[in-house]
Amino acid sequence: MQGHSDIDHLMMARALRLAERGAWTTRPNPMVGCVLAQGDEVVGEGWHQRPGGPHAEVFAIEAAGERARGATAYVSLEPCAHTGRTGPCADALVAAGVSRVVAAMRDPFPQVDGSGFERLRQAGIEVEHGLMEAAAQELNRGYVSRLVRGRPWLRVKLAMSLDGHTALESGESKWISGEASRRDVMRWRARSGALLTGSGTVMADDPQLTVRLDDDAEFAPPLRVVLDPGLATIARGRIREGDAPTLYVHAANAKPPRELGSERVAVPAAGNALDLAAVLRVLADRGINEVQVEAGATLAGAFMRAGLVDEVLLYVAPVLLGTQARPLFAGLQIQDMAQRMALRIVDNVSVGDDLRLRLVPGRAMVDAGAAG
Ligand code: AOF
Ligand code: ZN
Repeated sequence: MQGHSDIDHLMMARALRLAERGAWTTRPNPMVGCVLAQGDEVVGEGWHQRPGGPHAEVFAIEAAGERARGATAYVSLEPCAHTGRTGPCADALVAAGVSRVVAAMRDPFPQVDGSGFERLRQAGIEVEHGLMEAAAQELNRGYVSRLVRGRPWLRVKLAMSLDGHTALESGESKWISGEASRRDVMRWRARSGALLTGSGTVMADDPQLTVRLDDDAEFAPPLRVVLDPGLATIARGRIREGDAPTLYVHAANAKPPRELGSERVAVPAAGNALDLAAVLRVLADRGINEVQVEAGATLAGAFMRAGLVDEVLLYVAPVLLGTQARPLFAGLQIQDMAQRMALRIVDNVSVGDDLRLRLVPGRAMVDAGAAG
């Protein structure tokens, strides 16, 4: 970005890496990192670790002590101006005597949203924002999505064979991807506020949908969500076991059993199909930033058709499942080439013997054709 030195970039990159350390614990709050520097020397740093705990700036100011005076503060998010569970960071930076604040992005939180910058400027502090903004937006895509669009960021995790299948005709899908991929999935689960599946998957695979890590890293257990229009699976499955709460989402006419043991919520439905946008609104209202869908082709296809998929996490295993097997997304009505759906590969890495692709859906090809 124009106007910023190499040191500025290095320091902001460091702040972003610090922010990421909170990925498994800060929810529903954003991940935020802060570096205080005198020239090219770091004098203090910190990151937001958990909701209710001190913000990134507070840790950095504490670490810097007197050396915060005259320093530049690099923050991955606009310093807050509101008194929430902690006092305003903008005031803390002013009191610490910081002379310049460089932020990667504005905080869309309604009580902040530019007022943090304003407060700093009024105190005579030089304020810049927009440095490495794309990386900052990407890091907090869930938080931004919830606040700006009123729905969580939706990631669909799928594992497929080389010939594009996710299960045998029988529904059997254990295991297409290798062990390393399944371990990798756990890390993506850990940063998700909710793990969502359908009653079909509960019936067929009996998933636990919990985070199991190799080490004892700290994480906040994601909410488990089962889309079950008729509440057919409410009394069954491993999804009710473990420490994480489970939420059943159903149609209004479902008959809940008397003894429930789990929370449930009704959303509008057309026949057996729940209103998926309404499901996401319910989750956003609960402070869920990122939802990871782990279900079969039917539910994955329904989210795709509804245009609600933000990201596809796709593990490709070097195996063949044959012609009768199930597709990646069911029910996409594509008759001719002009209707094909385009996705963009964001990154691709090897995980064990598998390949992991992260993709974002693009515009339908037919629109792109019409536009150009
Ligand atoms: C900052 N630095 O490190 C963080 C900020 O729950 P509270 O009271 O801590 O407030 C959460 C809000 O504070 C959150 O929505 C966001 O606007 C801001 N988070 N701000 O200056 C930080 N974590
Ligand atoms: Zn703050």
